[in-house]
Amino acid sequence: MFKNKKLILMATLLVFAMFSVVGCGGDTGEETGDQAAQSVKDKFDGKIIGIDPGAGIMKATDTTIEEYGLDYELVEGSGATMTATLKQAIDNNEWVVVTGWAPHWMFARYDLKFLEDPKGTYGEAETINTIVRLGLKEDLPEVYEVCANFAWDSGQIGSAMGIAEDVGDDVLAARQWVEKNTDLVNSWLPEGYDAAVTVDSPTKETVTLLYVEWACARAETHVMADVLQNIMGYQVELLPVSAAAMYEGLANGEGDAIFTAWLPFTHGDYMEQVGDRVEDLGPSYEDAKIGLVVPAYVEINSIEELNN
Ligand code: PBE
Repeated sequence: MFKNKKLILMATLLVFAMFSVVGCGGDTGEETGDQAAQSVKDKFDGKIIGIDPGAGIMKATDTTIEEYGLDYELVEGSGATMTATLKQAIDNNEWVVVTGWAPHWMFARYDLKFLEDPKGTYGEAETINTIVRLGLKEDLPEVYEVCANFAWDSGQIGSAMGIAEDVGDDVLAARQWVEKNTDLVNSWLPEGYDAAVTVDSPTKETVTLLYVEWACARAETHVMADVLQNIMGYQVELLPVSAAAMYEGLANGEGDAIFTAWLPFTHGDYMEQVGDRVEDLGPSYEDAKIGLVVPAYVEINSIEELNN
């Protein structure tokens, strides 16, 4: 009796196993051109993971979807939701495509690649510029000077972003970074200041810095806020806003400086709107880049292949 039951069970399992093998084989056999094309999109769940709608990279991605004829949804979010989605996909070894940019700490933390962009819808390499309000030079000459001198390379901004990501507090991270980089900071400071010497409490005029909560902008702005406040003694007001409000606020004189103008491409439209009401102090960083970014294990290399 017992033996019989065991036999029936084994036979049933065998039949199931045979069916599932046949089933799988059938599926693979039928996976011709069309279905394989579906599968790239399916692997990405038909989604491109975006950030805040005002970012230049979102507009460039709309153009990209149109120019390459991509049947994908661009998901809005923020820099933080984008990196969270990226992390989750990597933890699960799944395909994911995000709107990404360099400089960004994600390239140090994960093995990633930009998808090639043969149509050039994400522009060429560009610079990150510092822009100030009209009249800053006359009103606060030292502030103007340190803003004009501010410049760093990919290792330096990369370490500032990395500390912020590890510490989880932009203000503390900027203080730590400045303490470790006094030679570079001294090269930005006006006469009479020393990056190794901090003030007890800032008593000079208030300087208002506008920024958007993109990882790179947070690092740029908090490092400059730290320099202005703790080394130069200015009171600093930090205002995180949308990209549009950042440019409008600067043009209206509600803010004194921004450190995250990506030019000539990513913020070209914004600069066209406010260009004659602000002063461009030039690059703090060369070789910035935007595009679509995937984990290195994703088996496509070009935006065109999203359609395959
Ligand atoms: N970013 C980071 C911004 C500029 C700085 C690439 C996300 C943008 O797309 O507007």
